[in-house]
Amino acid sequence: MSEVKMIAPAVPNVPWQERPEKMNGAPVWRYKENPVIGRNPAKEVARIFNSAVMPYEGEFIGVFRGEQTNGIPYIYLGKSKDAIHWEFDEEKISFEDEEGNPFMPVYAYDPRLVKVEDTYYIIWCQDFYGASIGMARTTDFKKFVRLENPFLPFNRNAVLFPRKIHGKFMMLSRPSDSGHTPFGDIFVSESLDMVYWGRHRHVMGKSSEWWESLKIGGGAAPIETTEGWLLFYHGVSQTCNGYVYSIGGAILDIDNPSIVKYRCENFLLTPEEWYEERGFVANVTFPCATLHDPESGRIAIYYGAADTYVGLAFTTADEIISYIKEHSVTRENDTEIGKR
Ligand code: BMA
Repeated sequence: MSEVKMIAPAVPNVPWQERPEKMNGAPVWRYKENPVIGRNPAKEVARIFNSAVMPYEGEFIGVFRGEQTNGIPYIYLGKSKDAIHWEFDEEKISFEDEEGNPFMPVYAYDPRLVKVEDTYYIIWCQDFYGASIGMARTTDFKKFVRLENPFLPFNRNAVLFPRKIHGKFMMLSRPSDSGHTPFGDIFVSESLDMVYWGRHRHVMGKSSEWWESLKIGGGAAPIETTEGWLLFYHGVSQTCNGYVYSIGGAILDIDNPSIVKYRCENFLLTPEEWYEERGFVANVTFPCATLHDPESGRIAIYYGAADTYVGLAFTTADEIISYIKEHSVTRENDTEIGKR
């Protein structure tokens, strides 16, 4: 039984391995059999990475970034009994518009999957005359209806909160440019209807710590806890050999998530294993989802590794929240309301 309570549906079958005896740094440990998804995982799909999963009807379902053999990314549906062994649909998800006409994006990558009330939302990055955010809803994972694009280009890494706050949908995003964006802060926007988004607020920016000194971006959907919204995000540093993507952690105010209550100065996970350091793009750990069980306090983090694989890492609500609080460093532009 954990001390910090996560406020979320029970997931007693969350994948799990016990913490190794010897550990340095943050209390986040990798699944020993990583990566959970290897190369050429489905027909005409060369790599699956940066993908999001969730519990569904006692088992698990997910939306996966499938890099096709022709190099164009789309979203594929996958199902699993244990959240480790996945079976993927052969065809990419077929989106339609509100009238039921086919409405496919030009490309789609880095999907997040979030349930708000009775609807599942998929949020991804796509072309809207430049990289921007695409969204769709489903209630049965058979029919996927695209919604209006929430933001103007350029924007990436949109992450919806799993419940409304003061009656409004809330979404993190990371305004960017048309390339590999050498800057970027996390903002939050709100909407009454998932069509019109506004009241944008700054949440947090890069820090002086090496691992997030270039830019940051939202990761997994925030987890509601008795301490605030637990956010796993990515932080990027620039080296003479390219970008390095690590996983960071912060806790946002429960009523007003533009306020950062705690922010861990240390990375929680950084590329160290072969499948994180070696692949299509070296040195990337990119969180897109968690599975978590409030009863046991267990959290399983799903992350893309080296733009090639999917990795799984574990922590508990108690351990990670204590660690973030113990190593918290916040600056004025974290703790302020974020309005100028
Ligand atoms: C970012 C995104 C991610 C990718 C990362 C590293 O800009 O495109 O999908 O994992 O770069 O290549």
